Amino acid sequence: MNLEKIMSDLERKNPGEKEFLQAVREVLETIIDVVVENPKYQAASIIERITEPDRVISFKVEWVDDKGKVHVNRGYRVQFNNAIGPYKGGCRFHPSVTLSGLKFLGFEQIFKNSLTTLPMGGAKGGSDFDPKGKSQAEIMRFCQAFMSELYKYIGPDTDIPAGDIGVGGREIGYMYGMYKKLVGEHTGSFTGKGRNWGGSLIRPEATGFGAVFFAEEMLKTRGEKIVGKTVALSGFGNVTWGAALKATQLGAKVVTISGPDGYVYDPDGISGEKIDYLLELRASNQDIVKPYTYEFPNAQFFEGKRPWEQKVDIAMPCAIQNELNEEDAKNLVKNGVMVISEGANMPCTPEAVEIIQEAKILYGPGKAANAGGVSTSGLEQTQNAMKLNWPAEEVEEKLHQIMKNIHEACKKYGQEEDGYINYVKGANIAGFIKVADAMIDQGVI
Ligand code: NDP
Ligand code: 2IT
Repeated sequence: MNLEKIMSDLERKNPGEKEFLQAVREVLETIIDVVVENPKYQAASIIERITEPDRVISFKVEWVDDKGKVHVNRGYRVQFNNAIGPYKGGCRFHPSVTLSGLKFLGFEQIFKNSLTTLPMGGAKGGSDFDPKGKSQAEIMRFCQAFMSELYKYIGPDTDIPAGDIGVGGREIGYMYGMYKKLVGEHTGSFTGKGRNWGGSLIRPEATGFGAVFFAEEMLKTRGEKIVGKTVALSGFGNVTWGAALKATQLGAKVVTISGPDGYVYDPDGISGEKIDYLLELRASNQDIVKPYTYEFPNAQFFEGKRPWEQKVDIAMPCAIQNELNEEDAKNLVKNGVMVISEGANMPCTPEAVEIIQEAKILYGPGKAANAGGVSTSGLEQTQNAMKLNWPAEEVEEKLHQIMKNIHEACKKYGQEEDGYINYVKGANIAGFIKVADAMIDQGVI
């Protein structure tokens, strides 16, 4: 079994799909020994099968803006693997969306969903539509147009979309409304729904909460606690918000947030009313980060920079892929960072990961650390199926336990001879075995 040969075959099959190939290489590097040691995986060609999506749906989305101009975007759904449950994964609306990006996210989702212990397969969808600067009515029309095609391919036992970058409660509402109208059913075929129409309490906060719980578990392996630690967060979206809330609740101090144009450093900590203020700015569709410094003058805005140059105990990239590079990793290590817990999917470049792991820093990759979001989506599906709602405390307790279980699984498969826990290896192997075994059980189909 030769990794370079597998990768060159994949490069030929998926030309130019840089992000997808990056994600596949990272997984294959860490699971190859398991495949070599278990001939059943090679005999069933699991590597070849698991790296090929079951189905890629690509469609045209036509919509009309407020001035009457007609626009065309491209919509996608990548249904990657449903060996352990119906396809499940978010939708991303962002101008950077490409098929390669969604294949990378769908591929990662297979292993992440497997780690959650819940029965969910891997998928991802989205569009190159840019929600920035669009009116409420334009967002609604786009979501409806997107759903007028996607509805044919999803359903509560088939494929259950959710949010991601550019897709929050509002967009899910518009998509779900259209879905419901087209299929004539009020079924749980989306997660991240509004609380009074089938959504789960804690789902909006869940990804950030989970990533903080995961950081806490990692710290415990070194006899450390989260209370009193300083935290750098990037972005200020769905995930960052939840992470800021939970880190603050647990007694840590969040000192940064960021946007594509720079970051804010607040030495007094970003908590309480400051988080509420940011939410208000975000809801008003404004440039969210910089105005923070007008409202809270002790804070400083660093234009064109990333938060990773600050000295902190915990770094949590929560914005977008490849947002923390080699130089950033060197800075964090030099400044004595203890933990890196990824709220985003693949935010650290491979070069950054190498530096972080060489320095034996506790490093939780996205597919483990940010699995709290999709886990709570799974809990939302369960509540929908049972036709009841659990209180927030119950959902949070279940989420917390799932994050602890994921941490244990990573430890089981990732602990190295010197005691260092390689969470990348642990997450990939634990996630892989379950899906690969299910594929073998179900035969060649
Ligand atoms: P949002 O759209 O809510 O937030 C993204 C945030 O990142 C925004 O504040 C955005 O700023 C900012 N941002 C975008 N590009 C950059 C950049 N280059 N540098 C710094 N900041 C940037 O998305 P989510 O919070 O939902 O998703 C964030 C990440 O978490 C993604 O990787 C996603 O895949 C992952 N994730 C999300 C889950 C969820 O439940 N939502 C679950 C698991 C993972 P602006 O708005 O100004 O562009
Ligand atoms: O990357 C992710 O795990 C998500 N965007 C959440 C997926 C989901 O189905 O809740």
